[in-house]
Amino acid sequence: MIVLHPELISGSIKNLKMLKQVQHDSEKITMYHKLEDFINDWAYESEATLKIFNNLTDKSLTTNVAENIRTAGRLAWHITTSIGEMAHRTGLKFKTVTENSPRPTMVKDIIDAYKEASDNMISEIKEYWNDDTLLEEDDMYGDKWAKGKTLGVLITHQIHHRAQLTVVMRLLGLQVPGVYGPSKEEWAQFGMTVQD
Ligand code: NI
Repeated sequence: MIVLHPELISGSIKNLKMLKQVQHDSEKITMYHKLEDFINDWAYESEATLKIFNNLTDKSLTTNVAENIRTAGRLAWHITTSIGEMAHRTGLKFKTVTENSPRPTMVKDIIDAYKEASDNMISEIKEYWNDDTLLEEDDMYGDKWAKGKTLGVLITHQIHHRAQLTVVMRLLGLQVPGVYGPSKEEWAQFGMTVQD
């Protein structure tokens, strides 16, 4: 879904009609009205992301599975850098890597950068934002988004690319942990028939 790709909106889309469609579609993204709801969702989602990153190997980061499919390293790094890329547009200033930071060759470095981005973002939000802040609007990719909506996009964007990453990991023969339910290996560990 193109709507989950702010980087496309800002970078590649030159066609005005397409841009309008993307902006229209982005109206459908969940908006947070309670800061605590986002903080709780982010805690679950960031833990799930780290569980998946932990199953990557250094070699898997640069292995191409197909010509038109991003590598695991590129996907994991995009998930990591997007936190600051999006959140900084709302005025947050926490320390994190950017899209221009060199892509790490070791999983450990991606995990450290992800943790830093995630922890620093949550600390700053807890310190400076409240439920009312979520209604304030910022210029986002040529549109105006309430901060509560930007937080919703942060979550859906991460889920979107994380799902892509798990497919690449499967193609590379890596194990994938379950996020919203057991993965194939986990069904087997529970002694249950693997689901179709
Ligand atoms: Ni993206």
